[in-house]
Amino acid sequence: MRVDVVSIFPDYLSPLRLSLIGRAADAGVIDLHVHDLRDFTDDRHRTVDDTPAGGGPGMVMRPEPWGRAIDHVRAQPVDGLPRWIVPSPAGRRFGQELAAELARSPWLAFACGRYEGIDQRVVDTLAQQGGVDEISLGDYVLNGGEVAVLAIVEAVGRLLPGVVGNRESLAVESHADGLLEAPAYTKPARWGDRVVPQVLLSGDHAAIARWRRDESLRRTARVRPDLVLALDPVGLDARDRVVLGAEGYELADGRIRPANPPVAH
Ligand code: JEB
Repeated sequence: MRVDVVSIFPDYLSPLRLSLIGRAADAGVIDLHVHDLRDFTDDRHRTVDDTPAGGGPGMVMRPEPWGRAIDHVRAQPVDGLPRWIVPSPAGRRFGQELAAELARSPWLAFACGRYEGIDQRVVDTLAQQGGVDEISLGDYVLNGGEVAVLAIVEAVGRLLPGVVGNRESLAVESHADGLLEAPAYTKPARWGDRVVPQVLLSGDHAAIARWRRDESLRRTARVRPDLVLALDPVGLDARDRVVLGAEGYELADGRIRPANPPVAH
């Protein structure tokens, strides 16, 4: 997979060259190219921002350097067009599903805004030239798109063949089945007065799988009720229903819902 990133802080993307993703880059799985937006300015001060049209606080990124940077990325010797991604607090939420979809793309290109964001005409131009995804990491405010790119490329990169050493570990993780994962333990079996749950030392693989499933369901019910409500009841066995029942959920006409919903007074 080829990845291009345009930013006024190219050094901010250097963590992508380390660790998991760095190994992917070393192995040739990810071909990473970071571009400095200021290289596409045409004034002595390398200006990338200006005051917002209509007034208001802060600054907005001017479209001209972005137009030249986008043309430069498109002119790279790669077949087809990149899939453009613009991190934005106004984008649709990033998640494992989109990560898996992006992992199937041969070429991703990211436009990192700063200040109050990029002039909307840049995004509209990308939309017209083969498409763009405006993506938000979550409902909190960052100072720019770079941290979002680090997160998105890490989430996508580990789904590529040859990035995570243990392919099996991918399938059992959080969100693969819509549940949070069970807690993990390692040696020693006793640490002070805290012990590893006995079942994990039993060697009974069916019992271990069931315990982990129970813990996943309980954890998800307590921490992420939104994920429980989104579960397909067809995927729940009788034991799952007992566990969710104990956490205050019930199955009624093919839907999972909170049992005894609190009444307004
Ligand atoms: C992404 C960005 C800014 C209003 C206020 C501040 C470019 N989940 C997320 N939160 N914030 C961002 C994001 C993502 N993805 C994000 C790009 C930019 C914030 N800002 C600052 C923009 N508009 C500028």
